[in-house]
Amino acid sequence: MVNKPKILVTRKLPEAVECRLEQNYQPILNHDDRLYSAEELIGLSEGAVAILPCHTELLTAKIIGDLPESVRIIANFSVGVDHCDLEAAKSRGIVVTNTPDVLSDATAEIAMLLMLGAARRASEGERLVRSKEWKDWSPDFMVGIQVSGKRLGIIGMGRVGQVMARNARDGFGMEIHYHNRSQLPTDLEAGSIYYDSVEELLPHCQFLSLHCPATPESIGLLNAERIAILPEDAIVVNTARGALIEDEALATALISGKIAAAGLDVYNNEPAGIFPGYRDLTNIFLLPHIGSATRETRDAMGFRALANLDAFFAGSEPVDRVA
Ligand code: 8YV
Repeated sequence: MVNKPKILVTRKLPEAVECRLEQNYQPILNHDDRLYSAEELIGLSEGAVAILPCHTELLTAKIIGDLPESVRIIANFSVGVDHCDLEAAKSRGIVVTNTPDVLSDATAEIAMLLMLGAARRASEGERLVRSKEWKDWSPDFMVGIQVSGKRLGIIGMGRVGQVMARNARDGFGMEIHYHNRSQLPTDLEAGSIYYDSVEELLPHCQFLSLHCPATPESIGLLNAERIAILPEDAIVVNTARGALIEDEALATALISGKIAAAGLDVYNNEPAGIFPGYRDLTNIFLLPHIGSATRETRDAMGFRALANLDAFFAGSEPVDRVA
């Protein structure tokens, strides 16, 4: 069929998603899953009505400004849209969508894994067994910090934050304290305690998990001043965006012991430029941005992006429109 809209798909997507794309559209697929340069991306978009990118494609104001006139929608395969200049898209009249909801469970699973792993020294222990350095057992061997029954602070009580709160409360009897742009209705709060500011929340956080988007206001949110008001021995977890943390400040606090341990899945300048000091620390549990990396979730993200495209091409408002 000739008149199927042309769509640039920047990364290799799950097979089922690519099949569906091929039925309804004329996708330009990236079979080798190679990262495109800005020039390639602009060139490949020639004649495309839509781009389906991931968070790995930096869509700056300049790049958006240079996209061919044919491009009318950017349907992201991600919930975070910090890689994409929304103002630039708006001023070009390009619609932007994301994929919320479908990755909340998977990402909250990784936040829980990081919290448990950091508290119970999982990566340290694993390295010990693998390296055949594990020789003995003693009552003080690999003693960590118990999670059950502790206070968990959450910054950003959106979809992922709420799943994390529920799992921590129901699974580990944790008491939930949170800060969010606005207080949740009582039924969604489910007993969590709200604080108007990050500063008011932090002194209560034996554990702290970040779940807010990276915006100009939240960049560098966890800095030295704020780390200083966390309780001694706090544990910090980040599955949101690396930009929320000032790396130098976190590493210093991990070295001094002010922060007992951290669990990170996202980083400033990931993957190549991650803060080198992290690799030398034993009290940090590091994962390679796998929050949404389950088969079920990656399929669901693809189908959600497709649903947004389908709505757009049917002339209706895509449900996940962010610009
Ligand atoms: C995805 C994420 O893996 O959706 C997001 O914002 O950070 C992820 O968990 C990634 O965006 C895929 O594009």
